[in-house]
Amino acid sequence: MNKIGPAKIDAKQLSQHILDHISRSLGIPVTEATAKDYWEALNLTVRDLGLDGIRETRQKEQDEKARRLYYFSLEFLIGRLLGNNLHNLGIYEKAEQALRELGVELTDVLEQEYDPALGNGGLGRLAACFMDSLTTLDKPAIGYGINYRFGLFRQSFQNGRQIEKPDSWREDYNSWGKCRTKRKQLVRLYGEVKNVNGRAAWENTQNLEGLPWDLPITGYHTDTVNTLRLWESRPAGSFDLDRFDKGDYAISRKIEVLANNISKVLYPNDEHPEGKELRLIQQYFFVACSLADVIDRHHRENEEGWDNFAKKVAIQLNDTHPAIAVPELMRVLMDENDFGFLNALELCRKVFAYTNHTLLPEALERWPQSLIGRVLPRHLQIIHLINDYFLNTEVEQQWPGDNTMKRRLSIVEEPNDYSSQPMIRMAYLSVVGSHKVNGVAALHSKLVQSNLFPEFNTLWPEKIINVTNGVTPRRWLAYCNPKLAGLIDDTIGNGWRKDLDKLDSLHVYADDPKFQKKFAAIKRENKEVLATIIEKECGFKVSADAIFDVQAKRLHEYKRQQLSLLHIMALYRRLLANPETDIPQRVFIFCAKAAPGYTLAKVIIHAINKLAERVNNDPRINDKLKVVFLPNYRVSLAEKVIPAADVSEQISTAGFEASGTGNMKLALNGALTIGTLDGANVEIAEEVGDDNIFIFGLTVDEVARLRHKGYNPRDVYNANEELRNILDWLGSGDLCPEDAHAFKPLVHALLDHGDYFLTLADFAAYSAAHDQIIETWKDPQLWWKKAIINCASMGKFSSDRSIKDYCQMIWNM
Ligand code: 26W
Repeated sequence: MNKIGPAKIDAKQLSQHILDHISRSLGIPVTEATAKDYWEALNLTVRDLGLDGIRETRQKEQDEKARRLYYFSLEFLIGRLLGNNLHNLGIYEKAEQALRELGVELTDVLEQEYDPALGNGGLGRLAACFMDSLTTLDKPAIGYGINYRFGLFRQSFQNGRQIEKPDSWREDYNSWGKCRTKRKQLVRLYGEVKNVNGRAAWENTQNLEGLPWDLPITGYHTDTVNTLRLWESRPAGSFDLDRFDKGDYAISRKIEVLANNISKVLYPNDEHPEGKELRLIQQYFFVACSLADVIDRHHRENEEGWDNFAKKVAIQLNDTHPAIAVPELMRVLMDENDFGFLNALELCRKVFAYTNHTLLPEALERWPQSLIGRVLPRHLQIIHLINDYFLNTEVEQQWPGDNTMKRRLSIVEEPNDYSSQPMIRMAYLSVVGSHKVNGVAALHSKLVQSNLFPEFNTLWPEKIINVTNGVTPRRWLAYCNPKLAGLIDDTIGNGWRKDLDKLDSLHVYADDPKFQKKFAAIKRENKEVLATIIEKECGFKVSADAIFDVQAKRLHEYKRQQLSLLHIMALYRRLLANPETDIPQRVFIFCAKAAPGYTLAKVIIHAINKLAERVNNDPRINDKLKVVFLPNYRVSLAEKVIPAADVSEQISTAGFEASGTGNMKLALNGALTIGTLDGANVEIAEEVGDDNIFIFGLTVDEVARLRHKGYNPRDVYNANEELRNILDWLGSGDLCPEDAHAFKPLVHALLDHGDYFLTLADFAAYSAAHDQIIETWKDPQLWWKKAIINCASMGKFSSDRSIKDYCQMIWNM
């Protein structure tokens, strides 16, 4: 196929490419092509344009000898690509025309795309927003991850309970990425370390290979195209002849099975690391492939070799999941390239930086020393070398003779009440091996400094910094809310797509009745669209006149969907007590997947679904209240839910949500936030002003004080009659007669097991904040003014700003 850049391609050429792909790549007659086939053909066309773009970008970077950023992440929650790519390349309208000439509608074709669910939630989506911003800002970058065959499970409900099914999204997919066999990598596991002529030799390993799949990442209206390189594992082919020659067939079979499994599934546990051998191997597999790839590329592009490696290479570790990269690079440097220990450590520290995404102690990854020793014996040795140097030189210098401090800061945690064997603290390894550590919102970073790594912060006062998260305005406004984007274009021009601060000039329209009317009308249209989806998915109608109150995120006790549950139960009871009260209609919309092993989270889903069943079918409340739980939350659903939201629920226990990014997307689309002073909510409140957000509940300091004083949820229960009635009702089995005990574990967690997340403590304040929402809604002019101010104030939360912060403060590019 002839190479024609996206700028020059016309509709006619596009349709020719589509037809060519249908007959040649898919091998079917055009007359038999379905919408899905058209999608494949168009996607292949766009992929080709993207691959051309990658080659040109590479050439340019090579000429300019630029420093490049490598983003190591086990998750990239990229969402559907085709529509976004068409917009970015500026050929959406041409594609529309091309397809129309073939008698096909682009919108129908775009709906055929599977949603690549290669992530759990916030952390994975952030990585995707960052790839978009890096490219749009013309920063040389490669994302490295795993090409999972099964993404995050598909969620459905059966009698209100969550059911998980495998997400085999890649099946029958012909145009996913481009496999670059030439760049495959060998990965070694197990074996033992021998001393050969004074040098460590890792021998008798079991080998497999990593195959890279490249996805072009287009930026908005730029020629730059970056790469997302995702590794697939498979048995070592040509690499492994050695083993076969020896006739060691039994071992080969075992490693073959393993090789076929490593890149098979995304672990669905957010926050709770499971300590499974396969997970460790996944981490090492993608790190080893990626580092080898970075090193190969560096030597291809730089005659100076290792001398300018640190100048050209910046690697960001997305949480501790890729932390094994630190000992892996050390190994390559020391064992394969004659580096001494100190030089190797110095180089590592120049190259690596680490982002922390959570404070939850149970979420911090710790691997049994024995497991690492078995799977990666050389790496365990190196971890000990690093630890010895760190404790005996660096910690010793700061706190001479202080063994308590050494024990506290050791990368190797000694056996204790919680574990009977030594554990490797991956977060400490990441801190020691990096030059910068960052939290993801101002409050969170402060807590990382003061609560999570206080000693490190004393030792290295400049190391721990903040980079507040952001979201890409291309996907999360321009693409998902084209009508609002159009209104903004007509009002202030379209520069905001590349410079979100420009939204600021919308402030002057906040009071303008004409603008308000248009803004409100668009929200209403988006709500109609969502109402149709709700009817299709859940089988009942909701009115677009109602307040659409949205809580969309992973299900977690700390995120407190259970607080909403209790509040809706209260509203329902209030309505039953006073059916005539004149209050606006409300629809509470939940989207949330629970980790399959997180029992209590699943109980909460079940309870919300059962409450929904009761409320939605009760004629006494006159449709004043509806509860919707949309199944299978994913990027493409978020793109429909977020533009339709009036209210954004961000109600985590203060100190627990590192940042949140849904909060930013919802406010950007004109929803008003009800939230605690947690994560990025604090900064959102600063930007929109206290009058334009509904802040409630205990602050971080108040949470600490309450815990210190001794919090007893029973006291709240005894003092609040309404709450008492609700909890008794929830525990009574009335909502779920077929399994009367179903919600007891939730009631117990709240009343008998200390209510760790302070749900009851914040209940009254939450309910009062909702009353304020209702008061505001009753004054439409006031409501839309606030909604417009929210949208206009989101400039700071563009991921472009985040990436510029990283470039300046961490990557030096
Ligand atoms: C398997 C162990 C594990 C542990 C932690 C898996 C995944 C995690 C992540 C840290 C969870 C996560 O997604 N954190 C979220 O990261 C977002 C992006 O920074 C933040 O906005 C969210 O507040 C944070 O919960």
